[in-house]
Amino acid sequence: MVALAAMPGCRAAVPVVEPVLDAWAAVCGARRILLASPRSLCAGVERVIRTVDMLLDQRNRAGNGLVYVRKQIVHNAHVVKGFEQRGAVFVEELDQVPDGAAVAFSAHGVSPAVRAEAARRGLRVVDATCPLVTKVHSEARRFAARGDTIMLIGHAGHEETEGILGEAPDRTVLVESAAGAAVLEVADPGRVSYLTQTTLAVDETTEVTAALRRRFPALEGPGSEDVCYATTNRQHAVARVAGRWDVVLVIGSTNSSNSVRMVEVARRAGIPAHLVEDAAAIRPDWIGKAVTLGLSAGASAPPVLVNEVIAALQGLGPVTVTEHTTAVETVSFAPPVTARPR
Ligand code: 0JX
Ligand code: SF4
Repeated sequence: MVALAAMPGCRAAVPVVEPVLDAWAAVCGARRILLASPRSLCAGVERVIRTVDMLLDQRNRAGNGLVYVRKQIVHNAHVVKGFEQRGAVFVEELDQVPDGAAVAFSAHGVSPAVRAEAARRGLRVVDATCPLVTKVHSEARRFAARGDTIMLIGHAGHEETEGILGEAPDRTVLVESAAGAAVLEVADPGRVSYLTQTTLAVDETTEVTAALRRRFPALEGPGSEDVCYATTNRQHAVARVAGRWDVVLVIGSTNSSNSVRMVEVARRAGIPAHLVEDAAAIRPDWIGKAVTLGLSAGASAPPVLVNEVIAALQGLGPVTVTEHTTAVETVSFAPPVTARPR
């Protein structure tokens, strides 16, 4: 979008882009942007970004060695690409990491089997798992140790659920919906507990938990809710202002669970909502004649992407930007000690 707007004369020179330019011309006009706050990076993502920064700095000072990262460090294409350009090597599994090398684990956590493999291979592990994900792992071990069947509410195939499932694979069942909860069978309905992925929709998770409680009255839960403060705050911020927007854009990658959930929250509130990787992904038909445009960003989407979207929208006409703050976040996590220079 920015590129086209910044190409004077391109209409005459390149007729093929005429329909595109016409589509953008049709949505030019004055707008209000209402920024939902909190938005963008959470404490866990800030920590993981600092961690990989530290490792790359050390590598540069030493002038040798590679920094490996298992899986996407966070589910954001721009963050991953930025680190790749600085020399980080992203791998899917540890068998792609040479013996003895340094490897960072992503914010989403890993199963004990992955830790064991790293130890066996003599890898220098820098575990950037968010402490709030680590909390869920600890709960899984505690519930499993006392003989419970653990019902893990989460999405199949997501790295966080894979890691938590790995704590007690024989004792854990994945529950993805209230419908799934209603028909679940377990060996001993008197010894059951639940845990949740940290980046689920707050309202849906409440529904699934209620369905589990109806089916298993003895159900026990974690000491405090597992859906984390950042996920909760970003969804609440979107929900609270959704009624004042004509359309909502949430910046985030398609594999970012918390970002996708923010879009769903807005849609459930009856507002057209779209997930956008960045400014270039915005489509004119999404904006249309919308006068008040909501803007937010998932916990793994850097704030610079928000600024770029605002700048792109300013290319369509005069824009006023207002913040709507529903919570103030003060959480921060120190980088893992293993990330410090040795
Ligand atoms: O897909 P998720 O929302 O779990 O991860 P993402 O987008 O990387 O967000 C930050 C990391 C969250 C871990 O809980
Ligand atoms: Fe941690 Fe929550 Fe951020 Fe995930 S979304 S990294 S659990 S703070």
